[in-house]
Amino acid sequence: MMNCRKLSLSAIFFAGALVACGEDTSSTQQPVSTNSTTGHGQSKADRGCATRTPDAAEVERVNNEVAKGKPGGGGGGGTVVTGGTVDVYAHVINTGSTRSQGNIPDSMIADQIRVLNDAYAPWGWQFRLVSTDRTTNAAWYTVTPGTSAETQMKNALRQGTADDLNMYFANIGDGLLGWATFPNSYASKPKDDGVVILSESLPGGAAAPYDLGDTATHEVGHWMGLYHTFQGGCSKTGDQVADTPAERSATFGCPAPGSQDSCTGTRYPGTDPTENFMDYTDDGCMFEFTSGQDARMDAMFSTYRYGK
Ligand SMILES: [Ca+2]
Ligand SMILES: [Ca+2]
Ligand SMILES: [Ca+2]
Ligand SMILES: [Zn+2]
Repeated sequence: MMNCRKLSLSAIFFAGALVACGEDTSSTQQPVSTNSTTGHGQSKADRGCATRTPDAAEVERVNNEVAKGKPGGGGGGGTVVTGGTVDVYAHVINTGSTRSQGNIPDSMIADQIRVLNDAYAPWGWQFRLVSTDRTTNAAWYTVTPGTSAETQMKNALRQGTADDLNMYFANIGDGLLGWATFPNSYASKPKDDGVVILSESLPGGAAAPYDLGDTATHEVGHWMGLYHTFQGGCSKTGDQVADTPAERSATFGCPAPGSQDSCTGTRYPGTDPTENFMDYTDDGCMFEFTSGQDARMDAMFSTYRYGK
């Protein structure tokens, strides 16, 4: 199930184009000519992350596997890691050699890695760029989740194993900023593993207010095993992390930290974690993971990625 939302995407040349984003990716999508012809100049109305929302059965299965220590995981047999350096394979998709054709420079990718490292360093994780390849392909350039373009792109370009991060940078369609796969999906779909990121969301890109590189921070959070802070709304388990207060729904924009409380009463202490990287706020307004999230990342990485 896609966690999809309709986004109003305004672009310089096609102001106000409304692009529908739905589970059915086969028929009704309009060509995303806004993105593919401009690249620059688009501004995003709302953060759009198309990482799928796991259903209750998957959440429970994952919790059980992590608790029991699947082979290589915590609790049972294998190594438990609390941090490490992840090799990163960067894949730039463009429609030509110029920046306006999506051929973002190496400096933006280096800056992106730096933003990731700043966010994850307090929790023991670092990212090291080991290679960057560049591919000119108009269909992949406007890739959306669940499409043949995605499958072809990833089958052609993915490198490494379960504990290596593949990042695809493109002018992705549907007004989305990015999407990611979860650690527990690797075993059945290894080639699908990785994160797809809107190129202009990288530091210095044109997708303000999502232009500081925290789209990648957020999507890599999913890749490390985190759910949205608002998953499950005002439910006790929500994102499966105890120290992120429950949140009724995604928060956009830039509320002052502590200023919003959507799940109230004694069952739901704490204000909404709108400053958390796994909410939907502007890049400049999300700035932390919690120790509970770190524990989940460590456990998920140990169970499903480390040495796999
Ligand atoms: Ca850690
Ligand atoms: Ca929580
Ligand atoms: Ca609360
Ligand atoms: Zn997300």
